[in-house]
Amino acid sequence: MGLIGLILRNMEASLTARDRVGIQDFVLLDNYTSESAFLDNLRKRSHENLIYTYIGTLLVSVNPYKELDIYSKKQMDTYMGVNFFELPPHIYALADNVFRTMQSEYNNHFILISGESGAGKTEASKKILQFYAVSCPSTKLLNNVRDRLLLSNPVLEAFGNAKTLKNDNSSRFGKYMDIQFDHQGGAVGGHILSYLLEKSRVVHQNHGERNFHIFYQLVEGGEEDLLRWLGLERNCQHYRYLVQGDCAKVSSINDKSDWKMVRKALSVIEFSESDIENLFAIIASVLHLGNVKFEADVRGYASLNNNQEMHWLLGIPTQVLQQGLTHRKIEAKTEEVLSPFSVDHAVYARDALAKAIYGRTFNWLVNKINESLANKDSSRKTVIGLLDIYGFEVFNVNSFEQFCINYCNEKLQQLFIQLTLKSEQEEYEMEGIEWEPVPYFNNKIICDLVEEKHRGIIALLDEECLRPGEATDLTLLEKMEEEIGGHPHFVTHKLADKKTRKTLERGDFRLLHYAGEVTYCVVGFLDKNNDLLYRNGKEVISFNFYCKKQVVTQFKSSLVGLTEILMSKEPWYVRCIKPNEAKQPGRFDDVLVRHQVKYLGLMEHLRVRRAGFAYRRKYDIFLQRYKPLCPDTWPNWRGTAAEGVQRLIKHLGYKPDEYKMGRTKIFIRHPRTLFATEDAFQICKHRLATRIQAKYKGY
Ligand code: AOV
Ligand code: MG
Repeated sequence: MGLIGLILRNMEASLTARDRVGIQDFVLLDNYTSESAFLDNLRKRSHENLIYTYIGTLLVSVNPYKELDIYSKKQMDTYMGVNFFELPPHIYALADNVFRTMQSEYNNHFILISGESGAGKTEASKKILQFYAVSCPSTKLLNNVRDRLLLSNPVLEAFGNAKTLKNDNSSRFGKYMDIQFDHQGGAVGGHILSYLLEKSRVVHQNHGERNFHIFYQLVEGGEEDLLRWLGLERNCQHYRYLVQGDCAKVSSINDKSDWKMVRKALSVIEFSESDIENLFAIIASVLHLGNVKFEADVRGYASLNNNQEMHWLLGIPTQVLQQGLTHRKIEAKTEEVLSPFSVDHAVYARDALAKAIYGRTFNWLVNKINESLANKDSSRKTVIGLLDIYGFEVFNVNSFEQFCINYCNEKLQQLFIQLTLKSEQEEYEMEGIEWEPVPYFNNKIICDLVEEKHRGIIALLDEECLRPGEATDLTLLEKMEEEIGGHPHFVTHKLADKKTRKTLERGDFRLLHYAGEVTYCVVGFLDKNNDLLYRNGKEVISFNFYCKKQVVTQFKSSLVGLTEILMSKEPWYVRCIKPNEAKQPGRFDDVLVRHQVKYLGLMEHLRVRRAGFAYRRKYDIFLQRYKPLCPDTWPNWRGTAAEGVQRLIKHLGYKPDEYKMGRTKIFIRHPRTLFATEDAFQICKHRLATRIQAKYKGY
């Protein structure tokens, strides 16, 4: 029995431990096609607080819903510069692996973090960023960049995250962040792209949900002087925009200390004092605006008498604002006419203005952060991109926002499928290795249903938005029934069979997404897609553009842009899993997890890894590391690296079906072979060291 055989036997002996803590790489699972075995392993590990497990280089992460002591500086040091499979799975191992691959191959990478709402995407992205900030080579100058990169997070979370029923810190915008590295691997800059902020939250929150964190932080944590200057009371209950969800206080959130953090972060990111003052004046204005009340005058039109709040608004002359909120400017042939609003209309115009102000402020904020993260040096950089977007979500009532969010997740799943299949196939082809393709559920059919030209849901929605006065949400529903009524992933009350019909209201449509069924209520779709701000509303905040692209179409093109950015980089994946709906530690709901394992495509991914070869290494790298294991290759091998590797593995006793020799790389079927080789190497290293010590003893 060769050395490898011996080590494999030793590995078997440690099976008892494995029984308890499960297997750290699903590729090693004997029964790898069994979903139950997959689930058992995940459950075992998560009960032992081992939240990370690999499928090859993909990281599966189960939300522990409690603080674990695994993110210390010491842990970071442990994972820095170590071979990926030598230590227990960790998000730091992935981060380190990406970093080192970038360094050695000098190319661009991205980490796609996915999973449903509350599964742990944002936390994962923060851990990765922290790892880079702490572990990359740094200088005094770079420390500055590092702090800004880190502190951009609390700022963006304050303005872009909110408590929802799924997650107390739910991202309500999509975020793609590039971290730029120089030749030496120092983090020298960054750039953030944000995607479709859920602006409607500013004026409306469902029961049990909150507005964006920043509002509560300001009211709860803002200094006395500041609140006085802004005309704010220290009482969230006083503000209409803060109380609709009836849960201003959340036990897991400390608005006061978060406020301090945000204030500090803003200064580090180099917002000037006047920028900061303006920023909070705007946030306060939105709160005041929400409290503006309208009364009907004798003719039934909206009027704005005795409104205290008006004093505190935006520094806009009261008259302009009053007129803007109660009248609409209409262009007649030769002149502009003011047409008065009803009270309902005025409320609508007020809310539209609040949303527009907040949306613009958010964009301004992202731009400012980008200015601060920008790297002025023009030498070539490599980047690692982090993608953390709102996860798939299903509520009791789902609206336009969920439609956009779930469509976005559908697109990311499509990208995952394309890239995993594509990269795998391409590599085998390039290296001249034969393999058997694995069939996937391809969600392209659902992407097409949503975005196909002319008859996709987005096209129909936009078409209806272009028929003001005639089209309504219900005509949209009818149009969808006409155009896509026969689609297997689409159903409405009218189209449904008797049993399904009972579960649908008349104004609903249901999509069978890759991640499950979602019933959308069509009410508000047209309105939200139009995102209308009346013309004089725009004048109020000096908007002077009329470029009118519907919201969802803009979103669609920004996702196309994102896909292009990602396709030009090397992909890595973190798949996050939510173990229970109650946000509780220690609970592992089998049904819920099984569902996620299924739709995240983890079983298929595993099958692809197993059908092919789990691991591959360039010949020279493999030989360089393991050459001490064979007398022929140690200390120097004079032939080609491929020949050296061949000699080496023959000596180690690799079985012929365990590996294949490609053009530039060795492909190894099971990671356990690689592990055993690695173990042998460690023993050999130890022996060498002892021998050297013994030799020099007594000198
Ligand atoms: P998400 O980003 O995936 O949801 P988060 O990353 O915000 O989810 O995680 C939700 C909550 O789970 C966090 O606020 C933590 O309380 C907890 N959590 C997640 N990961 C960890 C971890 N590694 N250790 C400890 N606690 C964790 V959304 O943004 O809603 O789709 O739009
Ligand atoms: Mg998030």
